[in-house]
Amino acid sequence: MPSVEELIAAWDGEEVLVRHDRPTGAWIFVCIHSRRLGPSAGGTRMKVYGSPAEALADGLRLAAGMTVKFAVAGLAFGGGKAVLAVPSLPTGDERVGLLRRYAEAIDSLRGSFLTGCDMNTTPADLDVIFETGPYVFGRSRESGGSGEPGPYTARGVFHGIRASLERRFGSPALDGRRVLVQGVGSVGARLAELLAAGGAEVAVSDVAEERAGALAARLGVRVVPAAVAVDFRCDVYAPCAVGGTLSSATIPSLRCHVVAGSANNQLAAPEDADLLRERGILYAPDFVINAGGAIYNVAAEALGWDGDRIERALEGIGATLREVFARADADGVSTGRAADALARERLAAATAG
Ligand code: PPY
Repeated sequence: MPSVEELIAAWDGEEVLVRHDRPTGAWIFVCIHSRRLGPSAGGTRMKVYGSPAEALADGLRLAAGMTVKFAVAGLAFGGGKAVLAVPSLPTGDERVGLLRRYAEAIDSLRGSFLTGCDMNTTPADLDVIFETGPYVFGRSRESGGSGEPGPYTARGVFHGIRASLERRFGSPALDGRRVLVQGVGSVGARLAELLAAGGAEVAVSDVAEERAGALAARLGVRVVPAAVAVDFRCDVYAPCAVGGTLSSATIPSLRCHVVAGSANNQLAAPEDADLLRERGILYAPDFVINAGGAIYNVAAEALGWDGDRIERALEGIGATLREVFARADADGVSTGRAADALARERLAAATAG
């Protein structure tokens, strides 16, 4: 793992705010990748990492992902992400204290970074941050926010899976299509539910086996052990947990026709999109298909869109994917590279204009 200073020096983003929170021992990294299209925005991830450098590396990559996510979704925000690297997940007063001190750090950025939920953070946490300053999307509905983004991310992925099936098989129908949802947290669990209701043959997998088992029992679907999820024969492999699960080590083992899920940073490296293409596997680029949550929180709170308009934007994720797939074909490149090119064009147009 490169050092903190090597990571920042190699990064193509704008700014990193670093704080060490002495009372909890947490490291706070606010990563602002780009403000070219507007103020930077992105969720706050709370997680136990092996080292501060590992946490920073995660934040830097996630922030860059937000830049392309907003650019492709056509929203006037830049990419950012914050990571709270904690020695263990705090609860009670310890958690509130950390969140308050983190809120002061956000406040010092005076609106050039806006945050929301990410792994291990909830609307209740955002309510605490909101007591210090207004730079939050997705606080609880009880306190006037738009609430958790997970269900909307899941809906966007659902539309994206249908668009991917249509591209691969000529029909978006879910009937009888076998889909493995890998990771059944707030997004994966809802996605599994939508797919099962839509007629797909769903299987679920999670490193937390009880969680997968409980969901499977509730939906009447099968469980696949986490250790063999990658090798599971299916039509759609939907990664919905941590990133980096698709790599030169795992891609040769895949036995699916489509990769389409909600996780951020699914590919360990950009070249992995080429490996998927060589294997004839259609990859729905993560930052295109998983934009539903960000679209929802931002549209509901900053843009004042109503439910219908938000729903149309979620369906629009399918249309955007169709555009990416067509472009990949026309240019003879992977879908990952086609989506990157689309984002780059939008960013360049904003700079020129
Ligand atoms: C993500 O899509 O990964 C997010 O971080 C979602 C988000 C972004 C900005 C505000 C709220 C949620």
